[in-house]
Amino acid sequence: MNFNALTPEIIVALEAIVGPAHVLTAQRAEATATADAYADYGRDHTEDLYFAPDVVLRPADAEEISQIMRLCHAHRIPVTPRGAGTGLSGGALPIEHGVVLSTERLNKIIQIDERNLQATVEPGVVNEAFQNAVKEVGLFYPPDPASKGSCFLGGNLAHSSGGPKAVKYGTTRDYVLNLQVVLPTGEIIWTAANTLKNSTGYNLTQLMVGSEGTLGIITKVVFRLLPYPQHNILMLVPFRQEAQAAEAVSAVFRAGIIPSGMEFMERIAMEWSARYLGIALTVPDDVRAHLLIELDGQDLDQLYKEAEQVYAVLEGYDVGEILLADTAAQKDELWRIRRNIGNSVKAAVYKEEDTVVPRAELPALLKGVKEISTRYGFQTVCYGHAGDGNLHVNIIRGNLSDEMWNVGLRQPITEIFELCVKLGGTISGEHGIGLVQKGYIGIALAETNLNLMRGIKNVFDPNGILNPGKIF
Ligand code: 2HG
Ligand code: ZN
Repeated sequence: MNFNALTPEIIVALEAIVGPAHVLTAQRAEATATADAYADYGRDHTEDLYFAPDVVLRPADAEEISQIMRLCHAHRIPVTPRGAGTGLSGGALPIEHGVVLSTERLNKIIQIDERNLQATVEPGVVNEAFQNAVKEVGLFYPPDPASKGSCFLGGNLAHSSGGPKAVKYGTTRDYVLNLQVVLPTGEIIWTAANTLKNSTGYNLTQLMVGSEGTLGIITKVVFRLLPYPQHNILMLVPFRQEAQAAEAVSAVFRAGIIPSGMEFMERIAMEWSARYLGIALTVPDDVRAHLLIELDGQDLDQLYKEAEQVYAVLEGYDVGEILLADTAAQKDELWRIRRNIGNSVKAAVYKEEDTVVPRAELPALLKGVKEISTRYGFQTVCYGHAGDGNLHVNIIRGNLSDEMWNVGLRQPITEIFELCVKLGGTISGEHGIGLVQKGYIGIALAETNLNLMRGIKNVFDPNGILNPGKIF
């Protein structure tokens, strides 16, 4: 796809739309924001990938975004939408340079509708800020990515982000009723209605969610909400055999328990995170992995009954002393350790695979990952949402050669993804494909599927300007 360069005339026209204060160029970054802030719009967290945008725009609303898209569509200028930039697959990297369109100024919670248990929000609102706002009126928005304290709802929609609560409550896509979207050609549409049910034409809402900013820019979302669960119990279960931790996951569900969190952490993952946080953590020498199991609901007595059922299931396994965290401080610390594994791994140079399989196949996946990593000689740090079969496999750079790191890992990563598909899974559960996993999508999707996706992309974005070069 050939794109046109931004001319001074186009920059002037863009300035007329958003105002000079919200146009950042490399030359002017110092004037309106530090050079680093400008540069950060082109940097990725997963690896040290950096693509310089020609200009960063910070529009105020859908109307300004519509005018920007009309202009860029007409002049074939590439546009990369960006939320908070916390993504893990390079989905917001401006690989064709051009415009980075930041949604940071679309940051209002427009309405919390307590009668209908719905909320209308802009994409630049931080996930946790929204969770806290609805909690104040006794309502619950469950999707809770590890980055919830910094990620934007718009990015969560782009990837249908998950997080620990997805095992009981589902992912972002399960809470979207309606979307206001600016199409690549500049039209503004609503995809559906503010109803729980909708059988009116194709589901454009679900098509937009997970499209990683390639089909349109989401400028408003109507979420459904739930009543806030008043109580929760948290158990940390130490396993002397890693495989048994993975096997116990589906046994808990078979016993009829649906936990609100079922997280797997191999030993090294917990140790790295505790060290990153400066928490003194002693894991008994014979412990190889942990399950962090959360139960939530409105009736605390019922939760303790369910906890007893979990204990009964675990009797069949080689587990150490189970920690039942019953103070808020203990629960917070355990979740801090779990939620910072990703950050602790980032301290090393790593490649991250967001593998996902049917939950009962997790033992086979874990075994396969360890066999492949041993055979190719690299270290992994494995952890993740065991309850939904979503294992984060982090390959650590360590002292791998440049050749192995840059080229040689392609084969073992391919084998890991092929194993996922063989086990009935796929190559991304929640982080998306973006740029980093693009080369592997053919492992999970047939050419026919990819051609259908290309056809849809062409209908929405005939000039191919929106987030070019991502997914496929
Ligand atoms: C998690 O479950 C995130 O912790 C990954 O999905 C976080 O790699 C990260 O930064
Ligand atoms: Zn995750």
